[in-house]
Amino acid sequence: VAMTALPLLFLAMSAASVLAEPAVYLREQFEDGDAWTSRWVESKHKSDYGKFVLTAGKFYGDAEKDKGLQTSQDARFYAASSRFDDFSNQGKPLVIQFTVKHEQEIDCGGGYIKLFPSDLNQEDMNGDSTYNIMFGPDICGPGTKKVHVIFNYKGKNHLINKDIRCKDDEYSHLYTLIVNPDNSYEVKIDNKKVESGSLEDDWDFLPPKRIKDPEAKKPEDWDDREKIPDPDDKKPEDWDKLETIPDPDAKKPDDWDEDMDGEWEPPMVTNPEYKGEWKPKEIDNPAYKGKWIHPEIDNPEYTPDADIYKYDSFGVIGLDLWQVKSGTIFDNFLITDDPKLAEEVGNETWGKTKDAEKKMKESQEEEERKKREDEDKMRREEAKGEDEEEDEKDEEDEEEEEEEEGKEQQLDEEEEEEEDEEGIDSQLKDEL
Ligand SMILES: *[C@@H]1O[C@H](CO)[C@@H](O)[C@H](O)[C@H]1NC(C)=O
Ligand SMILES: [Ca+2]
Repeated sequence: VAMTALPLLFLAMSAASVLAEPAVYLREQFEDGDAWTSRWVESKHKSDYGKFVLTAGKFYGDAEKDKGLQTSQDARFYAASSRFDDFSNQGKPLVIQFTVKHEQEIDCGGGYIKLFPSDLNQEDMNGDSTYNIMFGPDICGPGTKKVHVIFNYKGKNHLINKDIRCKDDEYSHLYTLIVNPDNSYEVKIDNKKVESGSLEDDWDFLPPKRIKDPEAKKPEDWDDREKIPDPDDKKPEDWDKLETIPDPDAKKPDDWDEDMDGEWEPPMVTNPEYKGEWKPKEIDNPAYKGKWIHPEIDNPEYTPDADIYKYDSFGVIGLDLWQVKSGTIFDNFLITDDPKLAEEVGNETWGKTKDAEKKMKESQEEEERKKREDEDKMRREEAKGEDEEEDEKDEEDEEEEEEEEGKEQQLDEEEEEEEDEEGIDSQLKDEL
């Protein structure tokens, strides 16, 4: 059994479950002050990685429990990792769970974790380090808001074929990935299933089972025209009419001078009797053989793999990501073989503090709103006092105008920022 950061809690959990003992490979909740620094290793691959700091952030449900690792510097790469006892998920479910809180109103940045085999050199962890699984939210501008589920299969990283949307608000959210030994998987957000299915169907690990028979060809004489023009249909004698005719209602103007203006011609108008190009009517093709369907064969390249889910070694969890606007807090890391335990732990951590967190943020917003109102009022009263003689209405109009201009400027700046972000390539692209 793995050593954990919170042996007591772990024991309590184990005692509570009557059936098989769940294995907890990692449980990290950052509830012991600075001690986390002895469990997390910062990579030295680059010299300018951003610093993680321990904090519950600007608003929280519990000042102590909600402490987690926060990215603290804008526009930085982050690379820190924590080791646990080496294990394989062979024959057992694998559950990875953690909370992410983008309290900074994130514009562009990763919120995912990577699970590495135990041979990872933590001091050198970087974007090219081989990992087994990458999981969690990734946001960049309005275009990218997804939950990544990437598996390394036989040396190659494979992204999920489905689109799983991540949360983009400022609150804490619980992300859970379950990988089962029957090669099924489930993704949960806030303890609710958002996606599930089979590894083989939802990733391109294996070539397709069946392919179109390369030998098969549509026979030359295969008639796949469902309808044909009726060979017995004939164009009516009186069908052909001119498309335009001289306007019968037009009259030569009285002042028309043949010598000066030339011979008068009425303007052309559409002929109401014109019927267009004649086409024979369509009838059912008596020789129709149906649509030709390309026959399929078993793909000789396909070999089933009952162990897609399996990894021989997990040993390190890492945060290896890029953030434009920092402030994301990671907390409540859990790696176990028991989905039920993960759900319970999720309930006891994220589930217990989420409502209070929301309330605190809302009351902060309310306070700020009041403060702004009071300041506005004070400013208006001061202005009144100074300019008793002047026309008050003009003054107010001016102030409003200034305020509008200020807002517009702010908007412009925000737009510029967004444009900047689009230029920044996600670190991911290099890795894939
Ligand atoms: C977690 O909480 C939800 C919502 O209160 C509840 O429905 C669920 O049964 C809980 N799960 C566990 C394992 O306690
Ligand atoms: Ca915590």
